[in-house]
Amino acid sequence: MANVCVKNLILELHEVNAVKFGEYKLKSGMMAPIYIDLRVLVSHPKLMNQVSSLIYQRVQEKELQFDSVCGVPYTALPLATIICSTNELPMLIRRKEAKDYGTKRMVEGSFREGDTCLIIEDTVTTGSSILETAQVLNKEGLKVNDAIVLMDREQGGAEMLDSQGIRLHPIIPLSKVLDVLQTAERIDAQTVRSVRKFIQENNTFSPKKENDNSTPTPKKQRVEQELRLSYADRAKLPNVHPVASKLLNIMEEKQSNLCVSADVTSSEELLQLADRLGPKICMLKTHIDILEDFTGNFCEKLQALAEKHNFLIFEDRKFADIGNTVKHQYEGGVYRISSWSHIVNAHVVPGPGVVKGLSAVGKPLGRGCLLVAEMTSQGSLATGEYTKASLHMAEEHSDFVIGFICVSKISQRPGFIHMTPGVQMQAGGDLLGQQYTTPEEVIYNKGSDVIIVGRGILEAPDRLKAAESYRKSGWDAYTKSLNQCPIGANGLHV
Ligand code: 5BU
Repeated sequence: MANVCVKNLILELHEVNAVKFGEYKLKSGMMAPIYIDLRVLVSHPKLMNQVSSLIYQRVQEKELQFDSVCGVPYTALPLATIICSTNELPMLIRRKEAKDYGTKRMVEGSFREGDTCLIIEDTVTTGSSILETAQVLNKEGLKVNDAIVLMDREQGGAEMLDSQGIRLHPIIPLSKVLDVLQTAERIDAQTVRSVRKFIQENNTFSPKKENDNSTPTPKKQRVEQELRLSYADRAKLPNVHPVASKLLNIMEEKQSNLCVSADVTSSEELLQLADRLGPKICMLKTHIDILEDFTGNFCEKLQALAEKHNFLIFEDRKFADIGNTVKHQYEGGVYRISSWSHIVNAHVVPGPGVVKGLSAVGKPLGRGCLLVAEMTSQGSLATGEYTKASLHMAEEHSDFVIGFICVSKISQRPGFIHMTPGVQMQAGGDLLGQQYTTPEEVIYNKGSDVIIVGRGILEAPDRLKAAESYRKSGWDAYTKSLNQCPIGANGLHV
C-alpha cells in the first residue's frame, strides 16, 4: 500500500464526520465539545484502506514482534481484517458475547499457548477496551505486549495500559487533529481552546513530559469518565495481588463494598457484630488495641466468623515506625496481628523501610497491606506530594501493597484497591475532626472501591438494618458508575 499522508487523512476524516465539533451530550450528562466516531469508516472504502495502511506502516516502523493480530470489536475488526489479508498475517477474532464460555470459544482462530498477539484499536480514551480484549486473550493463554491505535484522545489511556504491561503506539494524537484542522481553517481557535480544556480536565493522568519517569499526578475530580472495570474483571487481571483478587471476588459475590469498622471495646460485642453483620460485608476492620478484654482465642473466633461469612479481616494498625520495629509489632507482642489479619495498613512517613519490614513478615503468609495515602480528618497533612509518594511506594512494592486508604481514587492501576473511611449517610463530621462523606459521593464521584463505616452503623438503633442500607447504597453507587459509558470506550459513545 502507498504511504499515507496523516494530514490529508485527518482532513478526510473530518469531511466524513468521523471527527465532529459542537455540543455533544455524554451518557453521563456531561457536555463534550468533540465527538470522534470511526464507525463511519466502513462506508468509505478508500479511507478504510488508508487507515489500515497507516496502521501497518506503524507496525513496521516499530518492528513489532507478534504471532497474530486481533482487532478490538467492532470498529477495529474490519481494519484488522484488511491489514491481515493484505499483508498475509494470521488474525484472531475476539468474541464480544460475554458469559458464553461453556459453549463458545472467546477467541476464534488458531493459536498456541504463549503466542503473542498484537491488538489493533481505532480510538483510545481510557484504554479500557484494549485492556478488556487483552484480558480475554490472556485468558486463552495469549500474550499481549503491544497495541496500535489510530486516534489517541490523550486522556491517560497509554499510561493506564503501560501500568498493565501493554505498550500503546498511537498514530494520531488528538492534538495533531486539532492542529491540522485549525491550520486548514476547518475549526477556529476558540474550538481548539475548548477541546484542549475539556481533554485536560478529563484526563485521568497529568501529561507526562519526555524522559519524565515520575509517577503521573492523579486528578481529584469526578471519575465517571475514567476507567471503571467491574470488581470481577479486576480480580481476574494477571498482576493483581491474591489478597486484592480475593477481596474483589468477595465484593462481587456478596454484592457488597461495605467494610464495617468494628470499633467496640468488648470481645463479645465484636464477635456478635461480626456474626450478625457478616453476610452484609466484604471486610471487617478492627482496632484490636481498643479491646478491654483481649485474649488469644478471640482471634481464632474472629477468623472462624470470617470463614463462615466470607469476609476479610483488616486490622487498622497504621504502622509508622522503622522497618525493624514494625516487623516485631506486626508479628509478635500480645496481638500477633500477622497471624489473623488478612490486611493491615501503614503510614508512609517513615519511608519504604516500613513496607519492607511489614512485607518480610506478611508476604510469606500471603497477607496484604494498604498505604495511608490520605486521611479523612480535618487538617490532615497527608496531601499533595505526600499522597503522591505513597502512590509511588505502592507501585514499588505491589507484591505486598494492595491499595490505599484514601479520600478518593488516586491510582489508575486497576489492581489497587481504594478504601475510604469517614462515611455516613449524611455528610458532616464529629467533634474531633472526623469528616463524613456519603457512600454515593465516595464510590460514584470519588471513584473509591470500598466504604468503611463505623459509627454510622454502630450507633444506629438497628445495626443490621443500617448495615444493609449502607451495603445497598455503596453497591448502587458502584453499579451506577459501571453503567456509565465512559467517553471513548469502544470509540466514543455520546
Ligand atoms: P467512623 O465511626 O465511621 O468515623 O469510624 C471511622 C474508622 O475509620 C475509625 O476506626 C478510624 O480510626 C478509621 N479511619 C478514619 O476514620 N479516617 C482515616 O483517615 C483513617 C482511618 Br486512615
